[in-house]
Amino acid sequence: MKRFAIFIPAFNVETTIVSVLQRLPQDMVDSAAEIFVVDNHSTDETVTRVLRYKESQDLQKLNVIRNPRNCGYGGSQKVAYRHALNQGYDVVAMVHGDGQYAPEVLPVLVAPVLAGEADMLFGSRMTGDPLAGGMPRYRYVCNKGLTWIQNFILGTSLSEFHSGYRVYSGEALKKIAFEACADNYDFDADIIIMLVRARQRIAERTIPTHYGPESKSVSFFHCIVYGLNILRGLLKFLLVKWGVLADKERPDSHRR
Ligand SMILES: Nc1nc2c(ncn2[C@@H]2O[C@H](COP(=O)(O)OP(=O)(O)O)[C@@H](O)[C@H]2O)c(=O)[nH]1
Ligand SMILES: [Mg+2]
Repeated sequence: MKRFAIFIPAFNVETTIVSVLQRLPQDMVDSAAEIFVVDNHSTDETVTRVLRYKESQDLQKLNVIRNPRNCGYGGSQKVAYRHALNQGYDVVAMVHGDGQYAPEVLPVLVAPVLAGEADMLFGSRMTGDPLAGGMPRYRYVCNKGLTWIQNFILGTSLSEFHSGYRVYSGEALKKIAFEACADNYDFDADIIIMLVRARQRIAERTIPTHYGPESKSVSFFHCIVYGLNILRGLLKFLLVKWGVLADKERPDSHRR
């Protein structure tokens, strides 16, 4: 029997975290080996609310890992995947603590990875109706443009790369040096490049798009910076592929 865990990155999400936990389908809660929140040094009531929920539901498998300082969104993912590998989980699913991604659809995303049909799976908004779900138009355009470039350079055919709803197999995480990914939001792009280079199978399933008032949406300026960082990552990918840059991100290059 494969073991899977649900990982919730959380930073100052006291208003949404309990509802995210409540919205996890019961069969997912029952079958998960662990549900763990990585609290990124929140300054609000996030941790208290999770612990209170754990107690009220008598949910022993719900745990909180508290970062002693804010490690960035990527830094929190490193903590999570390190934990998942240490615990020997076969699959780990990331569900954001701000409620931006529907916990209800988690079974659809986890199934192909549990079944061994994919090594990593994206919940894709772009195969659905992202504009109807409130995705700002400039983000839609940036997403489309960047995805086209990413597919072209990486040789993939994904509908988007920018969703934070993701499921990883433990085996895939073991094959890449995810510790070398960025500590900030670029982590999500960096890890996909590593998975492509490690020839892992990436699949996607449609998810609903939700941009509520509680979703912290980055500004247009940040969107541009994010886009430029993605292009920089792609350039590095090409330089390594062409042998101009050394491949420092193979897992074995970190184990000396
Ligand atoms: N903004 C922010 N979010 C973090 C951090 N660490 C973990 N998170 C969580 O990561 C998820 C994604 O963050 P968010 O800012 O909403 O990014 P976006 O929705 O991908 O644009 C949320 O659930 C946050 O609570 C952090 O240092 N900063
Ligand atoms: Mg968000």
